[in-house]
This record gives sequence, C-alpha cells and structure tokens, in this order.
Amino acid sequence: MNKTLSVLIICYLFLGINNVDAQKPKEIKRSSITLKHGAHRLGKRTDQMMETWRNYGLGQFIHWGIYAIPGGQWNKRVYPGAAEWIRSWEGMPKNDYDALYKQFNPKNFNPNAWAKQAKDMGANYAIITTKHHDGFCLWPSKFSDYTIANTPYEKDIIGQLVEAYDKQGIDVYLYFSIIDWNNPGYRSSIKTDEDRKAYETFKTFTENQLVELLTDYPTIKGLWFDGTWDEAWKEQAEFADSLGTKLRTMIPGLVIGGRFRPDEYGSRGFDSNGDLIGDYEQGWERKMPNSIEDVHGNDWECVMTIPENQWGYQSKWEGHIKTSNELLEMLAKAIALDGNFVLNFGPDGQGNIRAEETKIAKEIGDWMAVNKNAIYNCGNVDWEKQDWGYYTKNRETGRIYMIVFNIPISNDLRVKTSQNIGLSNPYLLEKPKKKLIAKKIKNNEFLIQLEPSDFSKPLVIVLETIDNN
Ligand code: JFZ
Repeated sequence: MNKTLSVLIICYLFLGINNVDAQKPKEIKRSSITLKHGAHRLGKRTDQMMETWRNYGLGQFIHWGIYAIPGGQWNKRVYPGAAEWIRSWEGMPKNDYDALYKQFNPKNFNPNAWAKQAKDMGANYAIITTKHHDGFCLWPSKFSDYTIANTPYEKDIIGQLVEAYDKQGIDVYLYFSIIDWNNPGYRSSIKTDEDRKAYETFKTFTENQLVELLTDYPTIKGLWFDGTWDEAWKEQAEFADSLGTKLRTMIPGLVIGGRFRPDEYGSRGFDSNGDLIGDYEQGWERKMPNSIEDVHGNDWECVMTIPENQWGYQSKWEGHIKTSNELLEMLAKAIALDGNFVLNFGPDGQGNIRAEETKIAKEIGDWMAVNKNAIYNCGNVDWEKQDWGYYTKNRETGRIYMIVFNIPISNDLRVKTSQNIGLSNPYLLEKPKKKLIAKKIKNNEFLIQLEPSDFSKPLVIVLETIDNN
C-alpha cells in the first residue's frame, strides 16, 4: 500500500470515529471543563434497548399511593396543589396522613384491567410509581415498615402490575422518588455533622431499595427518577454515579433518564458543560419543545397530566381538563420532534381508574387502532412545518405521514418538501384505497386536496415520496 493511500485511510477512519460527534447538540458548549461525573456519552445511545425505547411513541404513567385515599381533600377542604403532595399541606395534619396506610385496602384493584386499558390505548410502555415523596412503598420493601405489606391489603402491588403489564407486552419502568419524607435519615439539605451522618444512612437505604426493586422485578426496562432537586442529593455526584453504574450492571440495557444524578458541581439533567446526563432528556414535564432545535439531538420524553397539574387522584377536577384531541395533538407533536409521549392516570383509593380517564384512554385507543403507523417507530421530518399539523416519518420504511389537526376552508393542505423531492399517491391511512390528489404548484411545493367532510378526529395522510435527486 502506498503512503498516500494509507494516509487517506487513516484520515477516513479518523473522520468516521469523529462522526460520533455529529449527533451532539449543535449549540456552542457553555464550557468544556473536565468532569468525573458529567455525561459519560455524547449523542444518543445506539443499542437495541434504547432503539426500542425511542420507538415506543406512547406510554402510560400511573401515580398511585395512599394519597389516593384523601384524593386532594381533607375535612371537606380542597388542597389547591397536586393531590399527591397533600402531605405537605398545612390543611392536613401529618399524623392523619401518616396513618392513612392503615386503611389502604383497594378492593377494586385489578392489575389486568389497568394493563388491558393501557394496551387498548396503544401504550407500549408504562411508568409506575413504586414510592412517591411521602415514602410509602407499593412493594413489600424489607428496608421500611411503611409499605403495602403493613396495610390491610397486604399484597404486593408492584409485583402484580409488573406481571400484568408484562403479559400485555408493555415494557415497565419504575418511578422512584429520591425524596422520602418518611425515612429518618432523609434531609433536604445537610447543615450539620449530625445531618451528614443521618444522610449516610439514607443513602444506604436508597441503594438497598433500588437494588431490591431490580432484584425483585428483573423484567423491568428502566427506572424513572424523581425528587432529585434537593441540595443534599445534588452533593452526591460520586455516590449517585457509582449507584447508577451498579444498577446498570444488574439489568443490562437499563434505561435511566437525565433526572437521576448530579455532576460534581450539582448540575442535573445537563452537566456543567451542557451535555445530557443519562439516556434521555427527562425535563419535559407538562410542557413540550416547540422545534427540533429545542431537543438538541437528544432522546426525550414528555410526561403529561389530563388536568392542569394533578398526578395522583384528585376527586375534584377543576380548570382546564384536556380533551383526547388536545392530547393526540401533543402526541403527534412529540413524535414529530423525535420524542415519546406519556399520559398520566391517577387511580382512586379503591383502585378504580376514573370514568373521565377511561373515556380519554378509549378515544385515544380508537384513534391509535387506525393510525398507529404514523406514531410507532416514527420521528422527525425536516420539512417546513405547516399550520394543518405535524409530519412524522417511519424510521425504517421512510414513509411520511401527515397528522392533520386543522383543515382549512379551502380543503387544500400545503406540503413543502425538501429539494427535488416529489410526491405520488397520497392516501388516507383509514381509507388506503381512496387516493388523494397532490397538485404541484411550484418546485417542491404541493397542495393535497381533501374532499369536504365532517372532521372530528385528527386525520392521517400517507405520503410516498419520489427522490429526483
Ligand atoms: C414531580 C413530582 O413532584 C410530582 O408529584 C409528579 O410525580 C411529577 C411527575 O414529578 O414534579 C415535578 C418534577 C419535575 C419538574 C416539575 C415537577 N420539572 O422538571 O420541571
């Protein structure tokens, strides 16, 4: 081999390796300091488990715990915050709250019915609370007395749910709050030596519980961490990093979002250099990005409530309660921007999923039954967004979908493709035989002509493209 050729090959290899960087956020880094506990990877995870995660599209969140018993009210007063936070309210004495578990006996709890409802809605994964900030454990933890084992119900709720969702082929993720108002070693900040000592016992307890969860429920696919914003936790970069590594060796491929561990400067989500910590961006909580630039080339997930801000059961829903069409629009937007969408359910103290939630799940499921191909395995299309809705693209077939929420009076939907991309044979996903006309009005610009019709649910149009490049 001559010298020039080997130099060329070396250059090529070097560029190839450097291509890993191509998926990195395009923004200029705020800084580039050396971090021991910052991001351990730049760009997306490329393994099979993360591919699966990326292609879920739709998920179901479950917030359930003893807060479901008061359902956001105590002594006829309504707690104005999120129902699962009622213990923090001066309107409910702590002793009353902490005694609630003695009456937790959800007679109507039917794990198979919940899993079936998730399946029928079209969810491919579920995130289930094992322990919220109050510290009550829905599994019989050996490391706490404040668990389901000591309620009149006694049986392991998490075990039953994991089994039921596994049976439906829905991947399970366990929600776990680091904040634990029940553990004596827990501190929100460390001010004294005594605090530090106490917090060490809390760290051991936290590690024990997490190892216990992964040991007892080995089929789960990931952990969904919450309550990591305390000053005390933000000082635990080294501990959290090594704990994360340990958990990842217990279940290979385990998915953990960016809300788990801080770096050594206390930055969470993104490290002090601006790089994503963990496997995906977990900060889209009841809010959504508006453009693909907002997600910086990272995997991400949006978790959403049906009311404004109620995760646990709130018996009195007030304010803006979303419709299934509004939620479908958020789902479409999430997919169009390369994310997943997770919808929350808050069952009541008896284990019933409320009628309003069941209705929404059914409406979403009916739509998904017809239109799921525009959601599953789909992601972003780099065409200019139009006011009628969102484009999505199947990552394997390259087929493009238009998810239409606003039909103009003209019934003409504008499509601007990219350079030299033509369109042929658009059709409605629900009526594949009914061809639509794509009228070319300019280079790379078309009007898809719909027939006037009643429009009550978002419509999906399938596009086949012709590459004239
Ligand atoms: C947390 C919890 O406090 C809440 O009860 C619920 O479980 C929710 C899913 O998570 O609340 C948060 C967490 C993160 C943000 C906002 C509220 N955030 O990143 O903006």
